Amino acid sequence: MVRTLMAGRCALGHGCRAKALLTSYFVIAGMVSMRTHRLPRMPALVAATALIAIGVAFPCLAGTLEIKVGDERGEPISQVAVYATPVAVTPIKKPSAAKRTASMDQQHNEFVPHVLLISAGTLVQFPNSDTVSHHVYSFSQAKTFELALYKGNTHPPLAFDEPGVVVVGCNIHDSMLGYIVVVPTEHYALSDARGTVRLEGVPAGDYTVEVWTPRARPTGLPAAQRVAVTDGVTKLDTRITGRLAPEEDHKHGSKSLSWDRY
Ligand SMILES: [Cu+2]
Repeated sequence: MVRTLMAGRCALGHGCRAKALLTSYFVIAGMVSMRTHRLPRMPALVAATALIAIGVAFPCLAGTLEIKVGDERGEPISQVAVYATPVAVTPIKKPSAAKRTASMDQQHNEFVPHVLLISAGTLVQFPNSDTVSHHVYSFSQAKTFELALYKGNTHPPLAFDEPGVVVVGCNIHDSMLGYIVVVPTEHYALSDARGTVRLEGVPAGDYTVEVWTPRARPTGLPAAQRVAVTDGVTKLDTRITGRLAPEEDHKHGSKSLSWDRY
């Protein structure tokens, strides 16, 4: 146990160095006290056990991860999926006990939101708020499905358990295109108008940060970046290279945000 703690791992397996060092200090101090008989054996043992318990009970240090997404010139890009996956802990693959839910609506012959970012295991509902029927489907490897022609909220939600990008279309309306980005982590968000994502309460440790947007060609997306999160704010800049597909433009009828229709 002492070796594990000295290696910088807390009892929960996080790379939480401060707590690990603090706990190992008390463990060693307790052992030394017992050896040297400076303290009676039992009180020292009780004190050491209590301190280990405190170390285990208290959560790891957590910090904020602030990621800025820009193009080649550093101009901010909004609506980019940004997610940080812990390196040490096994990523989520199965649905958690408390199932999360999300929704991709259909309004005015468009999927809303256009890009839906969820963690693996989330249940997604596909209501149709239009007066016309839609036939929603995907051929993507991460989730292949088909919701036969419908209006309203007639189909039960679907579970998205595999990480990956799921491209959603409608059999009737070719212009309809939506994207569900399924990520193997709890730490994710879409970039805001300033191209920024602020992930709060991220347990200290090492993470890989990845980004995705249908506006970029796959070759323009940056490679996964490794970052160490500590308490406080950790900042990271990421750039998407190459020409971007135009932003969604309702006025001019440009509903496709992507280069390819997959
Ligand atoms: Cu349709």
